[in-house]
Amino acid sequence: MAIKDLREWIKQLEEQNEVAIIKEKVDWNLELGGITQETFDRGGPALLFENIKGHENTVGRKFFTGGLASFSRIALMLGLTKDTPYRELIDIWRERSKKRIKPKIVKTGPVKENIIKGADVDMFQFPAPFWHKLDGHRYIGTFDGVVTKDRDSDWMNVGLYRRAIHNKNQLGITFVVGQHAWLHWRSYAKKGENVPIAVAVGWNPILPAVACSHQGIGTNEYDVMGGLMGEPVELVKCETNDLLVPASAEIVYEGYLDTNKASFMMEGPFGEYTGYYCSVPHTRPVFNVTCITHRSDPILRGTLEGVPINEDHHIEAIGHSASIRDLLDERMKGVTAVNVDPSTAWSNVFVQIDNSYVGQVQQVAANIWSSMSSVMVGKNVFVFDQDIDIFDLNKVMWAIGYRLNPDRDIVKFPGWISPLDPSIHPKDAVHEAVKLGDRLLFDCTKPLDWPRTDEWFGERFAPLAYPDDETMKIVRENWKKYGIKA
Ligand SMILES: Cc1cc2nc3c(=O)[nH]c(=O)nc-3n(C[C@H](O)[C@H](O)[C@H](O)COP(=O)(O)O)c2cc1C
Ligand SMILES: [Mn+2]
Repeated sequence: MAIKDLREWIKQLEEQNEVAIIKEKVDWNLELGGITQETFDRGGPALLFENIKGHENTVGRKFFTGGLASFSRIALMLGLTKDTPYRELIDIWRERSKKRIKPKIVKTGPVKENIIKGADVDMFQFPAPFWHKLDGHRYIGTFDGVVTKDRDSDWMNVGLYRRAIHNKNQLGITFVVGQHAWLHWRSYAKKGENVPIAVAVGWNPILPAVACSHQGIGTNEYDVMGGLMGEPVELVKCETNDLLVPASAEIVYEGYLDTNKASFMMEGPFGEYTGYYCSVPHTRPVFNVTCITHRSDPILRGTLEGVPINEDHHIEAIGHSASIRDLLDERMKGVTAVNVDPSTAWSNVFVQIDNSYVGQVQQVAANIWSSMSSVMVGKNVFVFDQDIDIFDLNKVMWAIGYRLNPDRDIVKFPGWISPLDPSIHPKDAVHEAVKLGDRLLFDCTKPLDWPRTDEWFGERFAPLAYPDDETMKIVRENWKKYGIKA
């Protein structure tokens, strides 16, 4: 049985000693962000804040974060044992997310327990954190699902795009050029119409996990969530538009984006996933909130972005590794593993191949860089032979150290890179949301076309200095006899 809502998920985490319930009074202003960073840095538990300063008597009193900030908790979300390794999580994610299950539409659900409309809408009723000192706003939306629909087709999308609180009923929203909500935005903007929008907060953690993963254009993320859960997502219709949201979410807020640029408001700065303040504050679209529905005593869900490795880096590493692997398998032969490593917030991608033809390495990079995902993922592509475990950073660094000849093996390719990349100065950006920069391919494979040589015992590449197989077989067979405890 899939996790039915956020409360059940928190209960499961409690049973597994994976959540701290904080009764001490905590300030939403910086302190909550500091505590979250410390638990991420210490590899600590998820956090449920139950006593937030100034929110003792508001509609929303509680805040939950960090549920997916470790691979063991991501394994629990997928119904697996806590020790399931990262690389297996990627394979399981790939397999299940392809078995799509259409959602089930139901008449009502717990999220409709309370309905607030019109002038009663007040987003300050929820304990949105002011995460980092240089942030421009309290951010109410950092780990949930933003629902939009294409104006001219049935394509409904669930993505994750941050939201700042401007005032009681207006939020700032930011989507990078090319995001699916941006495509939907354009379909309405061309006609001068408002964009219907809804946000679902706090449900099965698969909601933010899939919302922040890259699915193809036209894919409804609810089908993917169904696949990953093994059962359909139960959805209810919004009160003020036709968008669909999980029936047992904690909070849903609905409304519209005004596509008229004169309505935009200044948004930012915001501490970003790259680990820097990089996007400049700018006028951005405004989300006018017309209705809130929520469960009684609702729990707000969010996460702290910033210096890796935080919660977003853990979960997106899985989604991105899965989607880049699928993309490469579709387009070429011989890829044996992909690790969009969380340590560099997806800038560096490690690919392992069965290096069997000259040009294969270049195809890996060309295929990744031709995809829409590469705006944020895979600025640098590293390709390795099969004897390098790309999930072991020590082996990765060893291969970079000794299989790479810069003149021959590093290739520079110009193109569109993340607007949040601080290696390009804002003065050199094409526009506040678009940057052109260089990408790099690091060919860390042994050259296939080198001549065999006597100096290398008749091999094309220097043989490994590691005890030979026969010796190691004997040693391992006799290991217990030596009395060495290891
Ligand atoms: C915590 C978090 C915050 C994010 N904030 C934004 C954001 O503000 N704008 C944006 O365009 N993408 C943001 N992303 C990345 C998108 O969620 C991701 O690219 C996703 O694929 C978007 O959905 P789509 O592919 O359906 O457009 C964020 C991801 C995470 C995990
Ligand atoms: Mn999408």
